[in-house]
Amino acid sequence: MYWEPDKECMDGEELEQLQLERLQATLNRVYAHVPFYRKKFDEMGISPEDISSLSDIARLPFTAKADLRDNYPYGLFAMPMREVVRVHASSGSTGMATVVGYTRNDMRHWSNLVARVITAAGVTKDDVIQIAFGYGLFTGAFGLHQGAERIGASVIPASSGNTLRQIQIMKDFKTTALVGTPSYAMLIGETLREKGIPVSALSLKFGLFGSEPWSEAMRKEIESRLGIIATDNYGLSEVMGPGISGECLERNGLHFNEDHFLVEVIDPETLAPVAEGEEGELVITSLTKEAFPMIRYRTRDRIRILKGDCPCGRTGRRMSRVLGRTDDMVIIRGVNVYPIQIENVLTEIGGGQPHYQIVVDRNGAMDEATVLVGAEESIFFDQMKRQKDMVDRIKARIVQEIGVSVDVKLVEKKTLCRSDGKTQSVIDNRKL
Ligand code: DLL
Repeated sequence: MYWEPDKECMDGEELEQLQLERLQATLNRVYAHVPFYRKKFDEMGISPEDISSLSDIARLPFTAKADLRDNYPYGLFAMPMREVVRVHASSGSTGMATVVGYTRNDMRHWSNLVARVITAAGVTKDDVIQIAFGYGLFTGAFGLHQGAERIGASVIPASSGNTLRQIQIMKDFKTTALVGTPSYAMLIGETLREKGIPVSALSLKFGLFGSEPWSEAMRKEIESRLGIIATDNYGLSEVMGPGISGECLERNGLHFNEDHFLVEVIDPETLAPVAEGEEGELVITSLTKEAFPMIRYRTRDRIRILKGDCPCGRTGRRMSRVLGRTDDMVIIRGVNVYPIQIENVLTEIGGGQPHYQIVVDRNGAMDEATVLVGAEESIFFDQMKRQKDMVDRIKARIVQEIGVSVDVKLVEKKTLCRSDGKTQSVIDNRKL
């Protein structure tokens, strides 16, 4: 089943021609309207007309998350605000948030691309889709919501959290498709088991999961706990949100929506393209976005392009699951967290260079993070009250900063050092 068969099954040459035309239009747009890109292109002595083939893309500069932050909030917008109909932002509060915008056309494309992903995952207008992502600045809930409405399904904007209520809604409203993070699906499955609710009490058939890493083992577990077919879908707010790629029911890789995104895979050290099929960092250029075009955005996600055709008939390239990151970002309970955010909080509270380590575990389906803060030995001889006050202050500021609560423990500085004297900022013990 396809949503836009003429696009999803486009012949290779035709696709390349379309990509090139759209790339040229995008480059003209950013050169004319975004001073940041114009300056970068000028510095490199490139003008949009120099890009006459898709391989010329390698001559263009990369864009990184820091560029978005430096231009906070609207500096990279290519359209005036009167043309912008929606604004979203990535997680992270002060200084870390990156803001993205959409015109009416962008919204139309976005819902169509998510509609493709949803359709490929087996869902139709006859389904009742429960969106268990948090609504808000995050692109996940609204993105999937709009796509689901676009195909004409019945959408339940349940939002995230409150698992028992979530299950009650599923039962009463006869939800057939669940949308959320894979770890939340695990938690729902666990809760069903704990409460002795059989899956036969639900009407679930499909689950569309994304926004954080997961594994084949987790897929099997979710499928058996919830009695569904589970598919993976991928996206990131800087480039659009969900709708960049998604699995079809063959479940052998995530089909890119290549008529809207030009994808490259590079070696994160040398920045040169890796050989087809090798693991590397995904780099994406948007081809149709008006409000917030992105040129060669370094996603920091490690993937592989999969070889061979998919029996489903879609012709675009497919990516593997996300295999890891090329930076130190971790996703805790669906929220993207950068160690620097924790470091900033600790500096603000303690002054000086903090020593810390973030330890992430998974307890059942729940992520649990503990920040170990290296303290001077003197504090351990101090009153308990002073230690507790310190811990409470750090906890409160961290939740404010990253939007996720963590445990905080004071430890002696030396316990955080490896033998080379350095501290590893993140220890991720989760077995996905
Ligand atoms: O998570 C967009 C999204 C929402 C995708 C809902 C799919 C479903 P951000 O909050 O900006 O956007 O986080 C983007 O999350 O760079 C990846 O590291 C990670 N990520 C997203 N999808 C997957 C996935 C949304 N399917 C960051 N598997 C990305 C693994 C994923 N990691």
